[in-house]
Parts: sequence; structure tokens; C-alpha cells
Amino acid sequence: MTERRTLAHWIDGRAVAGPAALFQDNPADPADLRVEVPEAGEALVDEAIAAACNALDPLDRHGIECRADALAAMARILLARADALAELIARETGKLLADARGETVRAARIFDFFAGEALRNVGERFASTRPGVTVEVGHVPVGVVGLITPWNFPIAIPAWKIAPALAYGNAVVWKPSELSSAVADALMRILVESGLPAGAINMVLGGGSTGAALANATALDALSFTGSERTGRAVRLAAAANNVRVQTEMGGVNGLIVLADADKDKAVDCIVNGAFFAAGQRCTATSRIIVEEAVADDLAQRLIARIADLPMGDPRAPGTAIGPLVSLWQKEGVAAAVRAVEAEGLRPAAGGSAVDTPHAFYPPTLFLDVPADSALGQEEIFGPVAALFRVSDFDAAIDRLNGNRFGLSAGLCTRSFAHVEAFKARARAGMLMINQPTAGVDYHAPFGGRGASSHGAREQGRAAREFYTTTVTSYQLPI
Ligand code: UN1
Repeated sequence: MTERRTLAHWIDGRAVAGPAALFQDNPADPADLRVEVPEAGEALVDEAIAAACNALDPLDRHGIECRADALAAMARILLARADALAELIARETGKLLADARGETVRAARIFDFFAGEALRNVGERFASTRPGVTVEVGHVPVGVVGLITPWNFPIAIPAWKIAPALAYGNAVVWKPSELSSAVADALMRILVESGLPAGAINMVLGGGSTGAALANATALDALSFTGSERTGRAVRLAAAANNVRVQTEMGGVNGLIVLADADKDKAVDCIVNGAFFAAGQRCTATSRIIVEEAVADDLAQRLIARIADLPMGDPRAPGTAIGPLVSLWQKEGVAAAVRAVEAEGLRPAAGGSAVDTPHAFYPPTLFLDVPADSALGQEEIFGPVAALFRVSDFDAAIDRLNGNRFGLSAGLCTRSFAHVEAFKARARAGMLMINQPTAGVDYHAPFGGRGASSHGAREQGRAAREFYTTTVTSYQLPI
């Protein structure tokens, strides 16, 4: 029998129910789970912001050690519940169980990392140019922070926004994706248990209208968003109109260059991981494979063979490499993008619209010898679809790599030190992956891109302090 989960918002430490407005089914097996999500709308968003505002003083009185303890407690509870959380992530979003578990552990490590950072929010004191005067620089909470998070990393991305927000003394209103609200609810219960003042973290559920209500709220101090380029742009416009500090992490059409001297087995591993794992639903996924002519045929043959060997199926079964997309709607978007490429006259070397797949599954799809002027490789598809471009040499590869308005992650497979250095100097992306897949980042290192991929301060690691604090400079003359 189908399990039904009816969710509620969390405001001021209490569950607030509302009529179900949106539904998410297990994308691998719709008969298994149906999640019923209420829509918060403007009134509840305002209530949540007011609760967060009231929590700022108690958070301050709690002090940094209590906040650090609460963050460490969140990490401990997350680890203790990792198996159940991973199972829920797999059922609600279709993510492979092993990836879901890995993501949960990663979220726990993020809470631990920021438990430490809460105690390291130190300032500076130095002499003014004016004799006798002292300058002090400190980093204080921004205030009430709105967070809008996607479904593809339903626990890690919320963790890397919520943990620094709380570590530095802010109160949070969080709007998770309607496609991963059951996972969000499970995380929220852990946060509520950790001993922070009621209202320090609030969760409003719903779809675009609730997201828009939060993005347009005038009482927010800062807004952090991860999601599509189109929504990110709307979020920035709304924040700008209200003088709200904003950070948007959006898409990528990430390229991976394979030079003739690369280790071919490693290159194929990087491509298959980057392009097809997580069913291509990562903003750091590899969409463009840019290969030096001399090895293009060899690489294409190896890739086709590897793709044929990727088991697609139940995300909870060990051995599955490709799970479903998150929803039928997402599948339809990917299928439409592939049909448009096929209508250009390109034939897929693997996958494509001729392959019939059940529910929200879509086959790993590879297009070879894609012409430079093809629409493929310009826009993010957010599915298991990759395009292989042939180029004459390294310079042509860099030009092709940079010929895209996004710039999140970029990869290079080579054994040449000189080309690695040239790549680091010339690749226009925020994250450079050398002999590594374009996806897969550390939580203690800055995360973000260039161009249309990211706006505002970097996330993760110590870099997160810039967004989640306000720098205050004092000048002091003793009298
Ligand atoms: C990763 O590649 O490890 O939405 C993380 C995304 C990114 C996170 C990628 N914000 O896919």
C-alpha cells in the first residue's frame, strides 16, 4: 500500500498544518510513497519571519558556545539517523541509496565544521592612521536570513546554508523544494531537537508562490538561493528592490577537456561520473566533453561501451548506477531538450528518445561530433545528457570551454603540467577539476562559479562568513 506523508510547516518551534497543495511521488515507484505538501503563502512566510526576528536576541544571549553545541548536536543526530534519512532521500527524490547516505554524512560534517567556526569568528584590532586612535573590525550577525534550497542535494545544500547562518548568530526562514519536503521535515525535526531558541529556524513549505513570497519579503536581511538560473535572476531582482543582501547559486553547462596525453581510463571514469551519476541532476554535472581530435574516436568508443554497462533501476538496490530523475515533469523537460537536439539532425550514440523507460527514468544519452553552432551545449538540461565536441588542440579546447555564459565547474584530463597551469590561468569557471570529475566538492573549500552561474559571496568553508555576517569597523579614541 502507498505510504502517505502529510507535512506541516515549522514556525516558532511548532508544527503548523495546512491543506495539502502539492504532491511528490517516489519517482522510481509511484505506488510506494506519496508526500503531501501544504503551501505556506505570504501570511505564513510573514509569521515565520516575525518568529525569526524575535529569536535574534535569545540567540545572542545563548552565546557562541551554546550555538556550537547545538550545531554539534545536529551533526550527532544526523549521523545516528543516517540510514533512515538516506532511505527517505532515495524514496522521495530517487537518489541512489549510497549517494543519499554519503550526502547525509556530508551534511553532518558540515554541521560539525561550522560548530568549530562559531568559535573562530574573530576580528582584528590595529592602529588608525590618526595617532592615538584604534581600529577594530568585527563580524556580527546579518539578522534574519531567508534560504531557498533545491531537491537535488536535499540535505547537504540546506546544511551548508543553515549551519553557517546559525553558527554566526542569524535566525533562519527556510523554504525547501516541494520535491524534497519530507527530507526537509526530517532535517527540521533534528534542528528543533538540538536546543536552539524556538524561532531560530523556521521552515515554510510550498512551491513557487511561497518561494516568491520569501524572496519578496521586505523584512529579511539576507537571502540565499540555490536553483535554476531563471528563478535565481527573479530572486536577485526582488532582493535588489528591497535592499536585501543576496546570494544565488545557479546552473552550469560544465565542460571537461580531454587532451591527447590523458589517461583514457581515468578520463572515462570522470566523464561517466560527472555526466551520468545522480542522473545528471547536479549543477556541477559534465554537459560538454571537449576532446582533442587525435583521441576522440578512441574515447567515444570507450564511453559508449561504459554507458552500455551502467545498470539503471531501483535506487535502493546495490549495484544500480542510474536512478530515475526526480519527477515525471523533470523527465518531460529532459526528453523535450533531447527531442530538440534530434530535430537538429543529431543522432544519439547512446540513449535518446528512441529508448523507452518507465516512470521518471531517462537513459544516459550521449551525442557525438556535435557541431560548434549546435544549441546543445548552450543551456543546462539537468539530466543525463552529454555532448562530445572535437577540437584541434588545447587553445581551441579552452575557447570552446569558455564559449558559454555559465562558469561553475570546469575539468581537464591531461598528464601535461604546462597545460594544467595554462588551464588554471585561462578556464573561466569558479571551480577547476584536474583529472577529477566536474562534480563532487569539499565542504571546507569555497564553492561558487562565474558568469551566469553564481552571484554574490562564495558558500561553504570559511568563505561562508562573508555572506552570513556583517563587517563592522569601529574607530576609538580613549578620552
Ligand atoms: C557537488 O558537486 O558535490 O546543486 C555539489 C548542485 C550544487 C552542488 C554540487 N549546488 O548540484
